Amino acid sequence: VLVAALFLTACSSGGTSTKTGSGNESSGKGKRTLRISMGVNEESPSYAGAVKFKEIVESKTDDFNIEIYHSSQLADDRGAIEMLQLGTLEMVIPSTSPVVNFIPEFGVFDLPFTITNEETADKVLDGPFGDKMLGLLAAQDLVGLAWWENGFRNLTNSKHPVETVEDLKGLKIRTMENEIHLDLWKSLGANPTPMAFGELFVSLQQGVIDGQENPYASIYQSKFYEVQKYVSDTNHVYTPFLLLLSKKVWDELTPEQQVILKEAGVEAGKYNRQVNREDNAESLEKLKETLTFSEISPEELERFKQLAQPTIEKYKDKIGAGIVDEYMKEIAK
Ligand code: TF8
Repeated sequence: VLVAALFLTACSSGGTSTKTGSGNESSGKGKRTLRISMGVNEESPSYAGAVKFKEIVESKTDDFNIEIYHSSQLADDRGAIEMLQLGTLEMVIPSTSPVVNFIPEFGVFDLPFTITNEETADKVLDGPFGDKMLGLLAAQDLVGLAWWENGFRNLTNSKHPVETVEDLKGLKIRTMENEIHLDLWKSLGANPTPMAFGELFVSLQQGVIDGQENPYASIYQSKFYEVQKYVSDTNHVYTPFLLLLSKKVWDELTPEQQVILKEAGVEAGKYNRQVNREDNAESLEKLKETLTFSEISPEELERFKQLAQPTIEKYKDKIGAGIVDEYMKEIAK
């Protein structure tokens, strides 16, 4: 399946395969620089995955010079995606959530309490559904090389323990730049504000917002525990990471180069997921040393899910009823 999908993409990119030198190459033999942008820092599983990607690619070809830029140094998720569309940046590892601003179908991954365990995540992303979603990126001048992982998102805040829906009342929570997340937190009674990840630490520190939600590894590695007091295992959504490449860049590569990047992206993604899962488990234990940890009881979680249901209904048509049904079927398989 992978090889077939690859060749389809390679063919659809047009007749540029015989090109010998292009873009930022100064001569036919020059290396093309691929900069990878990410919002998280150098301790993150994304960074580890990017290093692995660089190693794999550089072990197979001398054609590329891969540079990794962490901590939103080049851009935040949304800005980086726009740069890829213009061809002014080559690669980014964003959450799917900001991609929804460009491709509504990616909103399936924002639907709360749908993917609830790693096994399901792998099944949905590594099967035909995942391939289909990656295929939608081309229309927005993006090439999806692979699914990487951020993990299940959990809530932290500086005010009080969150164990019930009522505890969320009025809490100022930062969300990703995505209207489904905004609506979810509103329907749960919180007071959400969208914000780029790069501004999050300072906003928590200054008390502009009370809380945020991210996977444990990200919470720990970004040192949010320094500016938060409580963490709850809400596990409300699994928004994957994507390894994206600018289609403008992709179209200038040879089919051989495309295959190398695609395969390296998938392989490095496996490594990234493994590191991420280890980091998430370890990070929760470390977070418990400084934060008060609350479990949401199964009964209470049902209330969260019921209150979230209208958000799912509301966005079904906007995302595309067909794709939502496909996604739900894939999860139920
Ligand atoms: C968020 C996301 C981010 C990523 C990336 C680092 O909360 O979870 O961590 O999309 O930019 O914004």
